[in-house]
Amino acid sequence: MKLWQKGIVYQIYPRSFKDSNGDGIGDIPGIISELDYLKFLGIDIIWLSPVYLSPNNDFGYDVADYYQINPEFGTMHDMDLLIRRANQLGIKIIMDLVINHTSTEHWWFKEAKKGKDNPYRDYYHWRDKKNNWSGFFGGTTWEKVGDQYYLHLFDKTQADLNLSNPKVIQEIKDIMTFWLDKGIYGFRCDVINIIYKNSLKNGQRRLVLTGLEHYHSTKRNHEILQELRRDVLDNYDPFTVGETVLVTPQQAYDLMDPERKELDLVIAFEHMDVDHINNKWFKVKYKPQKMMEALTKWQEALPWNCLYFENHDQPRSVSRFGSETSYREESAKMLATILLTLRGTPFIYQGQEIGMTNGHFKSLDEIMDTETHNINKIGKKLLIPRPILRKMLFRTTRDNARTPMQWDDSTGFTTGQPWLKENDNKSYINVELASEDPNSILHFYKRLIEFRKATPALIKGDFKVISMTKDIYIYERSYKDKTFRIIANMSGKEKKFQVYKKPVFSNYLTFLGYSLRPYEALIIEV
Ligand code: ISL
Ligand code: CA
Repeated sequence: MKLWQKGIVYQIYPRSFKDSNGDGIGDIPGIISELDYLKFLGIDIIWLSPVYLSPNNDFGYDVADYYQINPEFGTMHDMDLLIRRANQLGIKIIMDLVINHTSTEHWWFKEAKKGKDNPYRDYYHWRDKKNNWSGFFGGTTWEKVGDQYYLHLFDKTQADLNLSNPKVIQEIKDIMTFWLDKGIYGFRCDVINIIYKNSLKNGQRRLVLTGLEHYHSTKRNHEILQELRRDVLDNYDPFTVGETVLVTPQQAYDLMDPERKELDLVIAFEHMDVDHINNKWFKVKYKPQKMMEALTKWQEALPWNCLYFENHDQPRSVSRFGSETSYREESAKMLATILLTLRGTPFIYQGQEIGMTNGHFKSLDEIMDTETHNINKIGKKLLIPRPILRKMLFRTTRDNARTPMQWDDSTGFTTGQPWLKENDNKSYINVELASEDPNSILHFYKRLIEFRKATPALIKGDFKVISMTKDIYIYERSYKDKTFRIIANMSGKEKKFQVYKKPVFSNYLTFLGYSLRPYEALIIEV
């Protein structure tokens, strides 16, 4: 088995992780200073969100130079040190690879916009007229420079690269080689199934993402990934995980099929859509059964899943699928139990291991995320009443995940002014307190990670669903003669339920046997 199959991934959003110099922005020396903490937690791989030079219109996902570290985060020397220190502790690092677009501040784009004859013009997509496509952050996907428009599926400062230009493919190979030679373990590839555009014709009208059929899961997209694997990745023993947009299990499988040799693992979103937070507009009451069905569907469809409940784009899982108040600890531990007992590679997002909650923003001025402000503009145009719009934005904004990591109740994240408002609940939700309390969410994660690593059935075992009722999710993992049954009450209500055997793992200190308390989760050896 490969490390990425046995191991646990921990995602760091560097801006919000730990500030070392008091400027209010998390940085690489900050990460280095907490490597021992990550080792203590028991993780194996860090996924580092972008640290490259960037004007921060999309906080790093708009890359201005793939070979430079954003000075806010430190220097290339700091980055080398991080890789070395992490490797010394047996922790590998994967970096974000954003190749669908660059920042419009990238020098390629600065050249390209000089005119049609510029050798870099063809690095991007240009048209005389807009087409009818709509983008991921809402609105049109075309922006005018001179007498032509360039394509941007995301923010207008994120210009889509033209991957039908072999020079661009070569640039990507060089970038990957540069970082792999520095000793990183691989890449998390941003929006990897939409990088190749078949045509720039008008698309079929859709409620969202008109034009998608021209660039979603194209044949050439697969060929490009195969080429990157053959020409670059195969020279190393790396790990690649691709973030996708709107994939079916079959489309996800096509990207990770060992025969086709593209990616190792795929990040899919179906289980993040069960409360419709991802489409931003409509609130749908969260029903645990929908989550169970989505998880089960993907467990059954793919040989190996990317397991996650959080990342830097998603509101916090306790706030969405658990309880922020009376049962925060229990629900966070219940979600941890599922995360660490399904089949696949678990991804923990910074702060999840202490049960951090959504941001509780009170004004749009407190929000830095460009997506939120774009949607706000569209919402205003659509004449959505302000209070409704604001409520929706506060609930769904990606900044919910990006509030600074709560190290302690005071200056743990920064001694200065944090770039994004800290959550007031850092007074009682923080790493320091959690470390001192053996029953904290943090210690629960640590113990469960140890248990998973020591239990082959939880890593290699088959997955079998036993039942999915309104509130209770039951499944089994078996390997050879060992079988573990996971029973999770995913609701905040106590449920009558007979359990005949004492659990080997549980998120409550006592065991009842005749009922499952709110968010109670048990692992039983059968
Ligand atoms: O974040 C989303 C929903 O709120 C998604 O639509 C998201 O935009 C999509 O999954 C792509 O995300 C990735 O690429 C974006 C970047 O803004 C995200 O942070 C990144 O995870 C563009 O690079
Ligand atoms: Ca800093």
